[in-house]
Amino acid sequence: MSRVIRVGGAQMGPLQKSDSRQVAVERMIALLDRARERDCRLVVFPELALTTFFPRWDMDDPREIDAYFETEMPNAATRPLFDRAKEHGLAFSFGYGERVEEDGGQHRYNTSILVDETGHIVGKYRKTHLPGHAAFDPERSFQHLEKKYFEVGNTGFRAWRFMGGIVGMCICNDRRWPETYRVLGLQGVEMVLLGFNTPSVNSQRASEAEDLRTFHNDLSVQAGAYQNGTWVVSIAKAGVEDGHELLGGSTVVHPSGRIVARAQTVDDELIVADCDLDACNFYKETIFDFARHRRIEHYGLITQQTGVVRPD
Ligand code: CDV
Repeated sequence: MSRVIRVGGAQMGPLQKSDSRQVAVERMIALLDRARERDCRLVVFPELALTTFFPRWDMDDPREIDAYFETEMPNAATRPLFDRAKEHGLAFSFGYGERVEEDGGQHRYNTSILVDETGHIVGKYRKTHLPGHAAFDPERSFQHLEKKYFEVGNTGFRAWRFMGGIVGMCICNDRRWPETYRVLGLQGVEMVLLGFNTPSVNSQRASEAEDLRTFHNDLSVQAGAYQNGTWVVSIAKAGVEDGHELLGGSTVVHPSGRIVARAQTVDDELIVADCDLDACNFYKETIFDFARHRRIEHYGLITQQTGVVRPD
């Protein structure tokens, strides 16, 4: 039986601070409609798809901060998205700021969900590798306060049986870390879905060229795909948000590591690829047959030690 999934990568253009959830959701629905016209079965939206990339702003007023978070999903604002996807028979994933009451306390996470074609949330992932800093940094040309607004996710990297394959999620900065893909790879992942918001400028190194930042983006997702024999669908929120530019360059990456679809704009744009999950098999059964070739007796430092310890 064929295991080809036609995937729509739904890159989003910028969302301004003043844009409501309704603005975001209307644009997401338009992308769903385009995906339906192109016969996609799964649509992948970016990280924090419902709001501007708010960690660039230093906020202290809890009400101002909480305005960027969802306390239930779906909610009144996102219900039309779930309804339209169900009408079209489309599965989808997207990211949002999640505020939950758990274990007797309030928690805030940078979250993505996986929704099946009947509108049921079948998977949830909370971002592990939070980049940036926890307090205002005057040395930076702009802020990246993910460590202030989010806790480190408590889900770990999970993969789910989904649409006849094995699908996992990660979020933005997670894509730069080989550990992310390997933990998913060890669960047999065949497609990794991820969204990102990556500034076109390095706030700590103005001289860093945008094309180098794009190269690092591609390098990370292509290596993760190849080294684990998995598809990677990597989708941006792009363009200029209140004067701050985000990279485009959403891609779909084949298990060979080759990019098979790439966005050309920094606006709302659907990229489409037929992803044959069986294309993973060759890599998983040969060069990256983990059971035959991994040498875990030599990997202890990876989980025993966080930072670098140099030899004496
Ligand atoms: N949203 C992100 O996680 N952004 C990060 C930072 C470092 C730019 C990224 O890895 O793209």
